[in-house]
Amino acid sequence: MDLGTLKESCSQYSNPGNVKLTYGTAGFRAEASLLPSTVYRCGLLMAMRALKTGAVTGLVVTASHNPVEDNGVKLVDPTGYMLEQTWEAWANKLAAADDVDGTCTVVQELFQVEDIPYGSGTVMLAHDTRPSADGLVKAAAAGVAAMGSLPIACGLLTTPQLHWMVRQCNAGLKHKEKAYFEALATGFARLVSGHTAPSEGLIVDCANGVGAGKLQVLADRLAPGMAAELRNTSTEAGLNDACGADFLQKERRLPAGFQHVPAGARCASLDGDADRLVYFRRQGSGDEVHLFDGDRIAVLAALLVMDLLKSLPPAEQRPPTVGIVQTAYANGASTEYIHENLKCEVRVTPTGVKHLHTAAEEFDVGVYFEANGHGTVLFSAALVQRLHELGADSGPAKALLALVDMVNQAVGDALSGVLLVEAALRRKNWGLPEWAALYTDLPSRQLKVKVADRSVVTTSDAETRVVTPSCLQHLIDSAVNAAPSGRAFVRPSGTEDVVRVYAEAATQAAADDLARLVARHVHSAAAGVGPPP
Ligand code: G16
Repeated sequence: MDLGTLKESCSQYSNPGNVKLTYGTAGFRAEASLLPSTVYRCGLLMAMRALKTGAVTGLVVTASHNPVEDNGVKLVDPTGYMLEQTWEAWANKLAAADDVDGTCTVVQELFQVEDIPYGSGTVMLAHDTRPSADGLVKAAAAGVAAMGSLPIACGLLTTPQLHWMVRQCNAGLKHKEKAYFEALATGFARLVSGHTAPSEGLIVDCANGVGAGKLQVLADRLAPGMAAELRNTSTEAGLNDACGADFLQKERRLPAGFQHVPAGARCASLDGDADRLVYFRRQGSGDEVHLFDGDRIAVLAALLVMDLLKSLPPAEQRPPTVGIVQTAYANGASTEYIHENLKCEVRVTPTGVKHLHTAAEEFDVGVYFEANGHGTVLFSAALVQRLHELGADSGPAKALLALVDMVNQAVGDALSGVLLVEAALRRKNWGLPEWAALYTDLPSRQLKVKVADRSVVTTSDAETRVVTPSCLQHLIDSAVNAAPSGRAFVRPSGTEDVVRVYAEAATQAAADDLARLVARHVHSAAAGVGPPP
């Protein structure tokens, strides 16, 4: 690293000063014009992370489910997972440095404390369809270059594609986009071979995001093996606007462009950077939907895996462990179904795939999904090795190996998620009715409350209890106790400037009332902005 070059480059990306951005649930996110200096510094950071680990790192410019005027960065570690959590503090320190000298001081401190060798690393960069992407990718590349490292522009990609590419690249495997499509498509073809395709195709809401073009490539690659009709495919307008997985999960109504979809048709929805997936079907003649959320996808994935594991020859040592990881947002009915019927272990972590992913790694097969549709299925190296040993003679082992190839092992991926759901349904010869019949969701409601400073709300116990403001948990407890089979919690969002409220109860009206009452308590205890909910 040349300090003179760094200073010169840094001076082009001064900190706006009046805003303090912090690393949230999945990186930094804000209105796009506030971001250049933060994204530049993330470029510096990921170059240093590459030097520290001696491997390629990644950075995606995206704000995922947020509105189009926002943008952000997701940071990819050499494993393909999200940035190692101990480095989030460095990301915050760099983002907060207020001038050129301050930034250089943090860089030097980081080199020293983390004992980073000098040299040149490589950082792969990608972006979604937001109009602000170009300038921010340039800022990230400038940060990488200022460290004497190499930025590789990978262009327009879904977030999970870049995670996958970084993971493959560091494992010395084929890692170009073509190889990604090849892995997913051939995995799917192997998995569904001999099983009849459903007579009705899948209709996909692509949120007007990057997933549209990528899913089209995948569908073409799979034709005629999988029929998919894509809607909300603009890359010019309407990103996440009344459409997309987040809209479906929060609003529970038909997305834009689906008004004439037949009741019961099999539909799916991606989010803006295609790392979340939910399924849905129209219910009745209005715009109401029946949602098949991340919890239900997790249950279906676990059923598929457990069926296959049961058919393997008995293990000489211990049988493979299967666990499901959820957050407090998981519908209580899904958790009960897992305990009672699947009889596998359930872990609960705070929100954020970085937390779920770590917990899922503790099992031979770790199925993790947030209710919002973000998740994947991880397979341990030991199990994969055993499957390879069994492979040639065992149909179930071959099917499991096809799953390992098809399901993104780096991070939740809506494209590989679609294939996972389609393959699981096809192998069981199920449609949405059979999948829906596994259990009935408890009525629930999610709301968000705008507050002056969301950091005044802090939580414990995997975000199920409020620590501050100190009066708030008592108020929530009273509201919950008064609601039939009530459950509720609140937490500050790590991606939007809001406090989120979740409530569950015996009836929809009771869940709605409970959510509204808790939201009002948040509004009064945490300096809500605007009128109370
Ligand atoms: C990100 C994270 C998810 C998280 C979501 C919402 O998703 O990757 O793990 O569930 O934010 O987080 P919060 O409730 O803190 O706003 P995405 O798809 O927006 O990148």
